[in-house]
Amino acid sequence: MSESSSILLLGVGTAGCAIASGVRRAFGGPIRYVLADTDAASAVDGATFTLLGGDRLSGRGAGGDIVSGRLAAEDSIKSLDEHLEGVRLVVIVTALGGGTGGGATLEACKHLNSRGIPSIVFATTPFRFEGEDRQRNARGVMSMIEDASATTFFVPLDKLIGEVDRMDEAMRRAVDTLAGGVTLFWRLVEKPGYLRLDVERIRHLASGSRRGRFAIVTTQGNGRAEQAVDSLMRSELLAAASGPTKSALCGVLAGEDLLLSEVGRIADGVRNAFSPSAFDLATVNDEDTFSGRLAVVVMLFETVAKKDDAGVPGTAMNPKRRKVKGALTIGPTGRGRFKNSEPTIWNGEDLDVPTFIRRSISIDL
Ligand SMILES: Nc1nc2c(ncn2[C@@H]2O[C@H](COP(=O)(O)OP(=O)(O)OP(=O)(O)O)[C@@H](O)[C@H]2O)c(=O)[nH]1
Ligand SMILES: [Mg+2]
Repeated sequence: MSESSSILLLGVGTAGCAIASGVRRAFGGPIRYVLADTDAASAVDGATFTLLGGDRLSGRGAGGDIVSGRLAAEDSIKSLDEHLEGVRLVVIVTALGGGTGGGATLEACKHLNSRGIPSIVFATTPFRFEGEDRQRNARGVMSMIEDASATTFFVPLDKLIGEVDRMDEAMRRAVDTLAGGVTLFWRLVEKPGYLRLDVERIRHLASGSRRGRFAIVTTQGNGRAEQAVDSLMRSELLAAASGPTKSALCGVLAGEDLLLSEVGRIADGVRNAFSPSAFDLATVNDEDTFSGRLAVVVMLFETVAKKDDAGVPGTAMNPKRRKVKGALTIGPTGRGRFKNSEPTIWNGEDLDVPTFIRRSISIDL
């Protein structure tokens, strides 16, 4: 484990821990990383493991309940502190859909914020075949995680797997693909080439953003730079921006044969396609890993306004405060006489908040 690095990888939840372990394997060198889950079975040899919600859940997982995952993290998140010495940026990998990935990631981001450490989150969203409950679980926390992180990259699992039909292979390929992407990002930071990317620069690129898009492509042979640009233009993962691109980070990883003209072509292609206000380029030359091949990582940081009402206290899931039409002046601005009592949470909703407010029902007076 590399304790001197100022960037920490944190895997949250069962699939998140599997992705983080995949990054460690693929990186092939020391990496500073921590696994955190409510399920004790996610501990692996050689990795630092934090069990979340020990007494509450007895190491058995959150059973798909986000509130439970969130409370477990609240109980235990301070145990992360002993691993944060000198850390300037945390990269969280997680999978939304269960209880821990969503619930504990949110708490981890908030805790890190309180320590002045920004987090970049890579979070998968469930396969369509997993059904509505898991999709709802994911949707319920996405904007809260965006609000609490510096930037979140949501990666729909359906878009990671290509034409695979077998379920076990789809899951494996999704983990490998995401872990592979994060590993390339890690190389850009930890094994820099002629154009360096440092952690302070990433903090700068990510700050003031909220949501990002992220893709990797690999090519080889004649015209590999043009092929890479072409694949990036067609990448579904980079399409559908929800806001203007504030900044872009482009990493080019290749062997010693990387040409200046190739780097220029890729940089121009990305700049022209996404018109970021700020652009950063980094390279890695690693003959052993990339001989003859080229890998390009593109991270786009979008400008999406933070919700005004993010962080309004009073409900376990912090449902967003919405305007109620008409002259009615009461609203969920506080818990009034209930302010010292535990909220009544059911399916992630605070039942102490009047129904018409929870459901955003307009009342014309
Ligand atoms: N790629 C991949 N995704 C998985 C795998 N298992 C689960 N997932 C995805 O991860 C999401 C969250 O599942 P888990 O990681 O098991 O859930 P958790 O965060 O541990 O939450 P709890 O188990 O409820 O505590 C699922 O909805 C799937 O989309 C896996 O083996 N591979
Ligand atoms: Mg689990």
